[in-house]
Amino acid sequence: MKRTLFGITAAVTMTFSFAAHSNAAMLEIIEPVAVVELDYFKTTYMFDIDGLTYTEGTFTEPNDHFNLVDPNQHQGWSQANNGTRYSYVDFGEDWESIRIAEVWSLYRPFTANQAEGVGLSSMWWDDDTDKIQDVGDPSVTEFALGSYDLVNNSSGQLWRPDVKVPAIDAFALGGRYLMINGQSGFHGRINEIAFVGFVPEPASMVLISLGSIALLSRRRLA
Ligand SMILES: [Ca+2]
Ligand SMILES: [Ca+2]
Ligand SMILES: [Ca+2]
Repeated sequence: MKRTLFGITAAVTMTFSFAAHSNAAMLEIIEPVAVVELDYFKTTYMFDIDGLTYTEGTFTEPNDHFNLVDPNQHQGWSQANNGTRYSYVDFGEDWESIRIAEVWSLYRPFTANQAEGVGLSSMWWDDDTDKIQDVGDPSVTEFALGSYDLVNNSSGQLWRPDVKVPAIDAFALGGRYLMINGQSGFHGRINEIAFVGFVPEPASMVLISLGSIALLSRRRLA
């Protein structure tokens, strides 16, 4: 089941609806509330595939975990190799209940020599978006975006994992905002990012559910 709880309008960029799901046992796409571009670090197309879903299981082709690739390929990230540029991903006010088990990057078509390059690791978790990593704001150590070692040409788009841990090792976010700093040498060929993990029922929804049960109980007693 998928419910749209709310959407938040960000200053610079696209908005997303936050999806909460009742079945916390299944790995699923974690949809951020928003991704915001600062200083023209263009990341607008990180989360623009409508209806993207993830399926657990063993597949020989990693793309098969996902129902879709981006119909609009070659979008890339402009200015992503400029260390003075920033962007951030907002995981919403319920960020503390999210657990990430996998992070995937979707690569647009490439030739082998274009495949060379480094992933983007200059990221940190923050509780504000002032582009400064404050004391106590943890660096992201679990994954680097676009870090898969690609060696062969590809005429199609490829979903490849940047991190993949067992469900029991799924990790919490270090803050509401994932701050992304441009990085020299970053290839910028990511066409989409997918965070996969668990989104427990928000406390507010649990209270509403409990309230409904209490109401039903009273009616039955009456
Ligand atoms: Ca995209
Ligand atoms: Ca901070
Ligand atoms: Ca800060």
